[in-house]
Amino acid sequence: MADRGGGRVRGLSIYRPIIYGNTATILTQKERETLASPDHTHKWTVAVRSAASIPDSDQVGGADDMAYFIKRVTFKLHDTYPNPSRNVDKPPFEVSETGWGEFEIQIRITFVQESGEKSMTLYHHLKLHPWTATGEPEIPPLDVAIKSGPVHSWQYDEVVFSDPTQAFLNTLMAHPPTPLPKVKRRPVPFHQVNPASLEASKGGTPEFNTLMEQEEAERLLEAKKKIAVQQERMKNILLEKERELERLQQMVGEQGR
Ligand code: SLL
Repeated sequence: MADRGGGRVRGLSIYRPIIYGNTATILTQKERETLASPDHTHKWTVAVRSAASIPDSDQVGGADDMAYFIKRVTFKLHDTYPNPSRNVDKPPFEVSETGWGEFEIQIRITFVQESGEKSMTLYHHLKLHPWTATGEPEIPPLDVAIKSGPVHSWQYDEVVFSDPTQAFLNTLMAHPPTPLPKVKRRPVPFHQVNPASLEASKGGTPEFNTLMEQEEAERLLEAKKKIAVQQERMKNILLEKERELERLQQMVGEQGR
């Protein structure tokens, strides 16, 4: 019988680069007065997007429409929001709100039916206040915050599909992702990578490029190495404990005799 796409292609992995995170802007006094909740200080957008950006756009990521593999994104907001669980069933996969506080957002990505994939859950800490050189949280005065422009907090990730169904693989291959730019075209406010670049990045819209992809790969490799060292250490501790146990058992045995 012909394969109608239900079978899985074993041993093959295919991925799609995504970003998730948020952009936040402080509200002016005037904007605050027009809001239903006068205690809100920021407007923000949390989103899941393709990693590549549209050239000359001031949006982070989002060059590709990901509806061919993503069916739904559920953003679980803080309980202080009405209907905190927000389902978004078509692009753009994002939620915009106003508020006063930072909190953890759970992001669940459900893939299209034909993929046969389980959903994937990500966590993002909604960031409202500007990055500081020390990493310590600091809430700047209103005028300073307005001048420093929107705050960006985005994470690059790769959705990996292992042993995809033939049908899904066909769909994926029909939609190759826009390659990331090789070089920096925009300032990248990535404080974690280089705090010294903080000053230069003010007001810039970040863009993901292959350098960051490389850095992510290097971070993963480093983490793997650390785990290997830790495993080795744990193994040695375990061996030592087993020897000790044996010694003690022997002692107990000798005393019992
Ligand atoms: C904090 N743990 O205390 C956090 C909670 C919650 C923020 C922040 C909701 C606004 C509304 C809003 O901004 N919640 O719907 O009124 O900082």
